[in-house]
Amino acid sequence: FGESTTTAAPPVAELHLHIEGTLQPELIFALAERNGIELPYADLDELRARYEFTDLQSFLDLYYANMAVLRTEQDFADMTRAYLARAAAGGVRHVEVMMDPQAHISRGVALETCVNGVASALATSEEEFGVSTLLIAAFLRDMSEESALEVLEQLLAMKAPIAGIGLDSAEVGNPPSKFERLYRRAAEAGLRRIAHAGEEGPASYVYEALDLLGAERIDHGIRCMDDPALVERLVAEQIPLTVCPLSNVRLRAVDTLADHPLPAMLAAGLNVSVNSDDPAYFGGYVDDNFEQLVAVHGLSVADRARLAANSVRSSFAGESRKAELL
Ligand code: ES4
Ligand code: ZN
Repeated sequence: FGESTTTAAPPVAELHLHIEGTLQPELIFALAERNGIELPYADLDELRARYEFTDLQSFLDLYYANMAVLRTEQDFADMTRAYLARAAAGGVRHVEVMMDPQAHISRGVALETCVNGVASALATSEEEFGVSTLLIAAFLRDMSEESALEVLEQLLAMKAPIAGIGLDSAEVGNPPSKFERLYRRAAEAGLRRIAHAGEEGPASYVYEALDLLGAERIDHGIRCMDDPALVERLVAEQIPLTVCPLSNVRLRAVDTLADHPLPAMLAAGLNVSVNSDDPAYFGGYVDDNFEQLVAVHGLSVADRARLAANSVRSSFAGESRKAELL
């Protein structure tokens, strides 16, 4: 028999998700209306026409601009709930949500507003959607380490419900080494540590994230495939790499999905998972990523089971929750 497409998909944990990247064009228009904000687009189609990216920066420009519609706690909560409902429908059972506090503070939104809005939706997620959640504060690597440290201290002072910290935004020219003090402080505070590395940046940034920041998980990491010694180490230590295939295609980190290294990464024994990154911008949620990988690479049922198990095993969920999902 061939593989059935109706085989129940195994439970998946989404480990690489920027909540601001779940803001769909329809919600951008609805929130603009609710907040009396004039958008520079006449209609949805004009906004959608802007989603043709040539690299990470061209995406980031639109991603930051669209955040202007997020003003109130309710806005952040509504965005988060919309993501959780859609992720649950696509088979996600646990999610570790990154948010970018600096992107909101810098445009005059209070830290409490963005944190409490996202956190309030996450708090009821397991009951409402069957999706357990953790929150991760990500810091913008194109801003200073001083800015990141200041925001981290504010998050700690307000006892924000964060499980860890991440590092995102423009990678090239902003190496992990810039944030050693930030990660040392986070470790001291008992926080988990992840970092984007090896998306557009070189394999050397992956080494830096591991050795200088103590990163426990690497977001993207696909450029490790340029460095066989690094692959060997990542395999030996089973360092989780949260890979985002549709994101890599849309930001032209790879030419096409057919050229994506995920199958080679799996074959090499790397601990890879499949994630959506910014699903409203890159053409799909976790289930869409899986579906297109199956269509283009003929990913087997065993491959899909391996990827799902990797995602659960690499999550920061409690052991009992992991056991439920494995
Ligand atoms: C991001 Cl795809 C990607 N890379 C780096 N930083 C980001 N922030 C949101 N999406
Ligand atoms: Zn990302």
